[in-house]
Formats: sequence, structure tokens, C-alpha cells
Amino acid sequence: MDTPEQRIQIAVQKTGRLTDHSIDLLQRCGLKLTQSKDQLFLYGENMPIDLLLVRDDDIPGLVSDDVCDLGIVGLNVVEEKRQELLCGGREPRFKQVFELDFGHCRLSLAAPDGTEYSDRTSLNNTKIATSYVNILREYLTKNDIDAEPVYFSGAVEIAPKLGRADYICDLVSTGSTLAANGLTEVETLLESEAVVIQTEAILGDEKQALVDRMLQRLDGVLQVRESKYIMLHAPRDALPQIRDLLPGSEAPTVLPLDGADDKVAVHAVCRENVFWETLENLKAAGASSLLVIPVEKMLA
Ligand code: PRT
Ligand code: ZN
Repeated sequence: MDTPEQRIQIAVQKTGRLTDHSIDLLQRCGLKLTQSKDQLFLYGENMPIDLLLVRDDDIPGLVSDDVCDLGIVGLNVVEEKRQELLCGGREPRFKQVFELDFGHCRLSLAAPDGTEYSDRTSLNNTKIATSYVNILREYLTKNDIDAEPVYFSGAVEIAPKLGRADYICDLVSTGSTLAANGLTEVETLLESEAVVIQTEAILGDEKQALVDRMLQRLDGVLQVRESKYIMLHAPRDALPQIRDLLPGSEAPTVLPLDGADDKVAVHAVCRENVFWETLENLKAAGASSLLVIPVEKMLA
């Protein structure tokens, strides 16, 4: 049995928008998980890696304090914690290592419909309701705006109706919550998505090796997301043009074709999506027998 020091902990949102995607991502890295009785952990059965299931707001703090080695959380939450620590005179001890392309949203300022808003100067001498007080403060300072943040822990969109604020600063994804509450977006403070953060604390050799191994697997999983393996036959003299048409590929493998000296087989990993148009262009350049296959695993 591993001692706790030899196991690594990854902080993941317990229940919410990021939970399923986060667990799915780690399972695609080869982790097999069982839930603890108290439902606070998912234990790694085949690797000494456990997931700590917590509220998303706690994740950057847990990683910064080295309670967890890695965490998966929205950039909005990471930036809010970073600003909170900096305001308190403390250095955040986490770094962002991957963007995950899920949990997309933006942190925006919105005004009640009909508000006369020309530019940021319209925000002077107003109250702005938000759960993101630290990001908002930093934005106001940076843009030299004299406005007062008013903290709301949730349901920020009702603050103007309650007469508690003139504007709100909240997360937006489809925009339907704003529309339903008679609000219009006026500025974007931050574009956000889920990210992986890593502690900057110094780890023992064994633990560091395990973290590095997990990061390498994550990198592999993220790289194959858009990657495709493409195979085709091509006239030898069309090779330069065909190489140029292969999207995001490194040096392709060129193989002889039995009984056809003027033709070759070309195999390449394309790190971008391969669209129908690309295949049509390759065909027009002389390629035939085109085959596009999804890539399951990749190790650089
Ligand atoms: O309990 P816990 O604290 O862990 O969860 P939570 O309620 O704080 O977070 P959760 O699960 O709602 O969101 C987790 C993360 O998902 C956020 O930190 C963001 O990084 C990301 N995310 C992506 C969103 C949204 N999209 C989103 N639309 N988080 C919240 N919203 C909310 C927003 O606050 C607003 O109320 O959805 C509403 C707006 O949505 P639209 O589609 O109407 O614009
Ligand atoms: Zn939260």
C-alpha cells in the first residue's frame, strides 16, 4: 500500500459544470477510479493518484497551499484567487499548465436594458454587483474607473432590480440569463475556460516524477483531441504540393508502393481537424485512396 506522501492529489469540482468533463479527461489518461464511502475522494485503483472532490472556489487555494498537486478549474476562479492573494500581499503558488477547451464562458459587465452606456467612463460613480470582487477591482484600477464593487455570492443578475447596483459583473455563456433579466453586456473582462493548474511547491523526486507522468499523459490526450492519422496514395511528382496541403502535420512518412514506381503511399499525423475541403484539395492534387483515422493515444 502506498503511503499518502507517495500518492498525488488532483482537486476536481465535486458537483457542477466541470465535474463530468474533468473526470472523463482523467479517465482518458488511463486512471481507473473508485469512490470513497464519504464521497470526498475518487481513489486511483491502478495508479497512486486520487481525486479530491471539492467546491470549485476552493481548488486554487488547495493547489497553492500544496494540499493538492494539480487542480482542474475555471480560469475565472483561478484569476479571482490570484488577485485575492496578490491583494493580501501573498504570492500565488500555482501555475497554469493546460487549457482544456471546455467550460467556456466570459466574465462580463452588463447594464439594465436602456442604460445610456457610451464607454468605460460611464461606469464612474456607479455600483457594480459581482461575486468576482478581486478581478473587478483590478479591472477598475487598471482602467482608472471610480466605481464601487458590491459583493453578491449568487443571483447577481437580480441586483439592479433590487436597487443594490447599477451594473453587474458576472459569467455569461449563452447570454440567455442576461436577456431574461433585462440586461445587456457592455464589456468583457475575461475569456475563460477550464484549465489545469499545478502547485509550485517543491515536491519529492518520486512525487514529482508522478506529476510529470500525469502531465505527459494529459498532454497526449489533449493533443489527440483534434489529431487525425491520414493515409493516401500520391503520384511521386505531386509530393511537394501534397505535403503543403496536409494540415498541421510534421514530416510525413513516404513509402514505396509495390508495382507502381511513379506512386507512393503517404502517412501523416495531422494536428488539426481534417475537413472535407482538405480531402477534396488533396484529391485535386492527384491523391487517391484517402483514409482519415482518429488518433486514440499519442506520446511525444
Ligand atoms: O458548487 P461549486 O462552487 O463548485 O459550483 P459553482 O456553482 O460555483 O460553479 P458551476 O458548476 O456553476 O460552474 C463551474 C465553472 O463553469 C465556472 O467557474 C466557469 O468556469 C464555468 N462556466 C461556464 C460557467 C458558465 N459557463 C455559466 N454559464 N459558470 C457559471 N455560469 C452561470 C453564470 O454565472 C450565470 O448565472 O450561468 C449563468 C449564465 O449562463 P448563460 O448561458 O445564460 O449565459
Ligand atoms: Zn463555485
